[in-house]
Amino acid sequence: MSFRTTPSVDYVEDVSPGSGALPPRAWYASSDATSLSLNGSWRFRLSATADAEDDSFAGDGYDAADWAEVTVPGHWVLQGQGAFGLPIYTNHLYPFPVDPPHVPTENPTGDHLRTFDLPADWPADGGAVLRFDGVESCARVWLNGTDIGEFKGSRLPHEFAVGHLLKPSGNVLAVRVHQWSAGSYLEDQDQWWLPGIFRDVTLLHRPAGSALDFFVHASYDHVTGEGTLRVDSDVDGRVSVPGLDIDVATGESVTVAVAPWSAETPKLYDGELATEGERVPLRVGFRTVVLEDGLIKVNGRAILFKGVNRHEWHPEKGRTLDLETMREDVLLMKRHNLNAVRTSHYPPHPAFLDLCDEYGLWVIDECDLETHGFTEQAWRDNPVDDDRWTPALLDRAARMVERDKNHPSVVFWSLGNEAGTGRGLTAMAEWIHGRDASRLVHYEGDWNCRDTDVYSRMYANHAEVEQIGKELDGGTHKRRQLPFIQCEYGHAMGNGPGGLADYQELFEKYERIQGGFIWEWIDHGIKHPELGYAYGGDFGEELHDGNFVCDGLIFPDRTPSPGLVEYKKVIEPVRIEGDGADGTVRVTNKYDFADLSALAFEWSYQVDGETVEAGTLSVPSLAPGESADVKLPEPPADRRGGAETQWTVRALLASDTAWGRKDHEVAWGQFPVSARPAPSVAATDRPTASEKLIYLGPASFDVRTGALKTIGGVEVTAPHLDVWRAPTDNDDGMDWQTETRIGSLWRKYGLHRMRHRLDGVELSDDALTVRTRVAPAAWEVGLATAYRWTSDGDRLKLTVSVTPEGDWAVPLPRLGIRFGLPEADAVKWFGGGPGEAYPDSRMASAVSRWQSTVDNLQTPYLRPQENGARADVRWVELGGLRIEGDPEFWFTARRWTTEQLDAAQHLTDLTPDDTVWVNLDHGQHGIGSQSCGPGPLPQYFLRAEPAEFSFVFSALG
Ligand code: IPT
Repeated sequence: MSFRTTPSVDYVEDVSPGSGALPPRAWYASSDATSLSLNGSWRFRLSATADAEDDSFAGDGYDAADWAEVTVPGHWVLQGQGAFGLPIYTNHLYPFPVDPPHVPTENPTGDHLRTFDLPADWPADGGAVLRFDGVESCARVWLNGTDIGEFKGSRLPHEFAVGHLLKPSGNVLAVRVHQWSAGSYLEDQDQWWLPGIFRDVTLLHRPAGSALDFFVHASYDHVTGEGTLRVDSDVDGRVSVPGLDIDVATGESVTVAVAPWSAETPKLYDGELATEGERVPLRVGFRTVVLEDGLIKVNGRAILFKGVNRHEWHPEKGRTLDLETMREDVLLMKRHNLNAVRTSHYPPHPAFLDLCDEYGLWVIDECDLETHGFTEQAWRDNPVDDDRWTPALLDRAARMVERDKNHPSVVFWSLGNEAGTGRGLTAMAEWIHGRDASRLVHYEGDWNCRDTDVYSRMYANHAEVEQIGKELDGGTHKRRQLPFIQCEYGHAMGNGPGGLADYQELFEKYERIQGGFIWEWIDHGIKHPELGYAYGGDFGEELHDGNFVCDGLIFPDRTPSPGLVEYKKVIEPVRIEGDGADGTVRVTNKYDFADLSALAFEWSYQVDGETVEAGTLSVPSLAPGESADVKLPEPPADRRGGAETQWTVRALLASDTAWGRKDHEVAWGQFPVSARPAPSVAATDRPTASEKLIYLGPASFDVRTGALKTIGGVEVTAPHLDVWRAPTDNDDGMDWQTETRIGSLWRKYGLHRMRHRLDGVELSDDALTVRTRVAPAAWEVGLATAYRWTSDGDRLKLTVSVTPEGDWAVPLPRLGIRFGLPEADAVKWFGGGPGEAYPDSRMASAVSRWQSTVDNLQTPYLRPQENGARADVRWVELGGLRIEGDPEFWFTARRWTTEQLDAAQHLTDLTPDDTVWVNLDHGQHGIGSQSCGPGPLPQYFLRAEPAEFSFVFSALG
């Protein structure tokens, strides 16, 4: 005999999208129909399984006074300080056994309950709709005791008709949310698993005769300069656009002269759809997206995506974002020259798309679909190739397209991410193409491009991108006709990515390549009381992928990381190149649509990094693609003979815009006029030895070891050759790249445990020379290293000569010297800045005089690693010393050793010791993108080769 004591929860494991919800439709905020936000504090009860509790809590008069409370919208695991369970981070592994559509019995289930009264002015007539904008991963809903349905599709809206159930007061809304459901198999994105009602809950009044669904078709004919508007509406009405004198019936087309919408010129016309019962505001952007001549064209022109992948993220609220946070993302993107967003890997909160329309960003709107974990079983049982799941896939496609179809910013629909291939995807693409012929379809997972309008890849290396650009990549006949984008590249995990400038060169060189999207926008670190920011594993997950979830261009608090600053420079819309010798500057407009009239140009002239004169530069308002050579003024009379001089030309916003203030810097270029004279120190002083010390100029050395002890009054921990850096995430690479992961090769060859053998301390008439061999245990390789010290009595010069010995199979992490200073705080330098730079991420480094502090030189990557190097440094002053380089050097200073940096897992593991450690490097190895993509290009390798470099030390004042 079998019997059941608990309610049926069969829907949790049902592959269907759900039942009871209204058909999907456009998302809009009505001008006049009332609505009631149900956001706020809700009663909350967490159960360990889907069926632990019956549904009596949904009924009238249930007393939930002893329940906890959560804030809606929100994720329960980010509330309650651990009392409601904890976040889990996995990249692609399902955190439960793969047995679709089944989920574990242990299925955290959150019962949410709130009561509400209708506002006094809530109209008595008409209906009402209850809208959920996002619930992870499956919900069942009751209103006033009536079961109104259940749904899946976490980042998609679901609406229910509830007018007949409402009472003026004491309405009881009960929502049961299950963390795991059949839908979880479709939501295996690389991110935290965060259950909850994480987007808004709203009750919408629906007056009789209100608008239901409508589709704004607003195209632009670049030949005639006219736009054509037609609004198809389920409910007849009138469409007006006062700015264009348009007043037509729904369904009727009207063609008038308009200014088109583009990401660069986001012209929106305010309008209105008026049905008998409702007025709906419209923001119409006219643009036409086509695939023509094998290119993605908007308004007749091929566009170049300078994009980023954006997950929704807030360090305390997870994927619950408020409007101001969304706006901050858009403003940061615009201010850093980005022009495109892929909404990886699900449709964002709809308000984000409003912002993209308003400020101007091209959008690839991606469906909430990823089944990546099936790759572990060779894609066997993949839901996207199993007809039983196709209704769920089509439901997801429709919910995305219907919700977002009225946004001019959306130019591509993306079927999802990393879901393999299959009939379900084809069905989605066919449905989308049929429903909306005005946009293109994207999906990366099928390199044959069966269902897509663009050949899209992720992390292809430079050489392959070049082959694709040259159309030598082969592939199916269909693929060969298509343009190419990198929907993900430049993996911004930790320090990096490197190599962006080299990609951009290819993107600009080959017409077929229409740009790319950096992976990704923001580090998904979770604010944590002890660790600062937590990442995978910090909540004791049994499976996790560590800090792979922290791979953004901005830190969790939205501070730009050096990667974003670099990207801004790489994709700048104006190229400024110059020839210092003949005093001209070549300005090229790299926008796709805009001329340069929004920009003002400024020149300045630097002597030894200090600006001695500046002025405005008049540059013609070039059309896209045009260049002009502009004469610079006569260089100011050189006030210091023999100095290094250069021009800097900058392009600034000429006046305030929606996203940036007047004088916001958009682009810049620098070009030298006269080169820097190398520092010279005559070797006139003679080293003398006492019982314990050797004296030379301002310095003293240990007589036995030749180790430097003091310079002037400054005691130093002696400089030694240093080749080690705390491997970056991009050095470490991912385990699928076993062969080439440089971080593990470095450790294998012992570059983190080099030993220094003293071979001789030699005093001559004009120099102290210390000979050493620097080498790791167990290997034959070594670096014969001589330190030659000379002085003119005042200044001290060190020349380091390095000769590799043995068969060096690996490049070096860095090559230079490390020494310690007892104290240092303020730092001044002449060289690259203001931020860090590495050989393949140095475009944003501008040569000037800079100042900072030792603490502010650090870049706070969530997992500590090499950071903070300043490039091209001519001289630096810190801790009572001035150090000049011949040639220029990489400068780094920190309050802990490289070894401590390497050992740390979180920033909170780093505590200052009583020495400031300074690295002066002749070379650094490139950074690359191997935390998911290719390593550095060969030209950025730091090979073990004979090298000689010098530093001149003097004590300050
Ligand atoms: C790719 C994913 O699409 C993205 O979600 C993220 O996981 C990224 O990698 C790495 O951070 S998939 C990868 C196997 C190329």
